[in-house]
Amino acid sequence: MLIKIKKASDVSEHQVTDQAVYLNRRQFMRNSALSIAALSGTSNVLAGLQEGNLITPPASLAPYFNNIKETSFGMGEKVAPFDVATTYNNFYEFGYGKGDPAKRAENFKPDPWNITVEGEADIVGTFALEDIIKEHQLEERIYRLRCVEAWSMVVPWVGISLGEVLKKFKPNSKAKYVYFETLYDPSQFPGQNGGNIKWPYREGLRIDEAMNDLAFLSVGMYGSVLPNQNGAPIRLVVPWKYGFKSIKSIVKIRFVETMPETTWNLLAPQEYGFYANVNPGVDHPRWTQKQERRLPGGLLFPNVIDTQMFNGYQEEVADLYKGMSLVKNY
Ligand SMILES: Nc1nc2c(c(=O)[nH]1)N[C@H]1C(S)=C(S)[C@@H](COP(=O)(O)O)O[C@H]1N2
Ligand SMILES: [Mo]
Repeated sequence: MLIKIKKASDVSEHQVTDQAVYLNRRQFMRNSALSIAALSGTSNVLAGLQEGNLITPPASLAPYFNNIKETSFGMGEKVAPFDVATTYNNFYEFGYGKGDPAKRAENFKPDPWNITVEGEADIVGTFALEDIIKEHQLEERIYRLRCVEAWSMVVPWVGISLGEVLKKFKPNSKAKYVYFETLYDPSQFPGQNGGNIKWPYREGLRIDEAMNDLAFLSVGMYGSVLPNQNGAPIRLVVPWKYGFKSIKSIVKIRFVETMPETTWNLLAPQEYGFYANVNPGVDHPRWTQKQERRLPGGLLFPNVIDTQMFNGYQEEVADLYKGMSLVKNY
């Protein structure tokens, strides 16, 4: 028998909802859309799911989505309804409004998709998305996502450990950081035709952060592929850092020796650091980071909760920052 030892990042009793409901839903997402329609309305977790929400994986990826490994990450966590996670988004390539990505991403083409790997590694080149996935079993991880704007939600991601993917390219000893870039294509991303952002969107991690077990390359959510507005077909998920580190629609991975440029740090370095670890002890210059609005919630029930250090993942990641000032390195 597998004995699970409770970690501090596991949720406490009062946050636990009916995990069976979610597991149930997960089961029939893999069966038929019809059964989803039949069951919707039986619980608030199911409420957001309708037949039309289901996206079928492209044929090249379908076999991987038929065999998703369940994990204990986020067990018992109250997952956001699908419609919340897919209509309240930040994806400035599609506009600045929270509803813009869902409205404007419909015709985005995530398939076929290539990723170029370059820099300080033995194996470099351009790879089809399927080449990145194959030899790995997709797994599901339920993680909290905490945006720097002080809202958060819980999302059941599907993907692969980032470190396991990166190791395949055999980074060399000069690979101190890893840099990521979003697709640059103003014909598909209307937001890239202007604004203050130096496109494409760019992000980065220190190599030991990237190799931490929690760092995740997501290719799906809620049991299927990523909706376009959530960063199809492949995005980063770094749950102990503010959401802006979790770069969407990645086309480039570069191993580098020095700290790379990152989008929000370029825009406002006094407000957004390279590290961007969730930290209730370091306020944003214009608002507090001590609390957050856990979605869903509304004006009457804003559902405000305390923000936790490293978003509650301190046990897994605190060692990465031993001896470092997290006030200076915000
Ligand atoms: N390319 C790109 N990636 C991005 C963003 C963006 O605007 N462009 N927004 C970031 C921010 S601020 C957050 S909070 C998360 C939101 O992810 P979600 O819309 O899937 O919840 O994506 C991040 N990744
Ligand atoms: Mo964000």
